[in-house]
Amino acid sequence: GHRGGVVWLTGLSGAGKSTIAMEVERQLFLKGWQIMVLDGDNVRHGLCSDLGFSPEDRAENIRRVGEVAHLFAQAGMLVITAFISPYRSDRERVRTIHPDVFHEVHVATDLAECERRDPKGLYRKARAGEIAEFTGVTAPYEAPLSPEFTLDTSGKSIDECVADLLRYMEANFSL
Ligand code: GGZ
Repeated sequence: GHRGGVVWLTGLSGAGKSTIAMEVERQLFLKGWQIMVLDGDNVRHGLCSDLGFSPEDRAENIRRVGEVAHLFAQAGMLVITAFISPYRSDRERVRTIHPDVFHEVHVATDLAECERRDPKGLYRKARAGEIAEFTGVTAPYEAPLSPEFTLDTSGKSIDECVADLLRYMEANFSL
């Protein structure tokens, strides 16, 4: 079995957070773990549909996700969150809710690589001035100073990154 907890992925748009989270979720689910992913796709359309991308709205987005993740973790689930969560103070505030079970994971793909991938064409739009306050272009990203784990995806396949995070989670949450 496994214990409950929160694996908090942070990194730029296009860093690979959701892709890695979903595949890790699939593999741990197959092992019988109670696991779920929270990301923009399932949170920003519902729970946080009233929020945009100003610093205040991002802070509120991260606060809500942190509280929801905490509730699920208390119920014994393992929650992987995949949000840019660009502000150190927002992430640290989540950590204080559940310091014992909070694992900050930096998906450390650098800006040049994310912009080269640009899977949704958002960096191009941001450079063209069509998206305001875009992280890495016209809004800041504050990298973690002492994350529990760092995943550098550059020069690695998705499978390798997934294997790295799986190893980390099995080492830290198995019972
Ligand atoms: C950053 C934005 C923005 C702006 C829309 N800045 O690659 P994506 O598309 O799928 O992931 C990004 C997602 C970021 O939402 P989060 O909830 O993770 O952000 S935060 O943690 O900062 O609250 C991107 C899209 O939304 N997106 N506008 N201005 N990303």
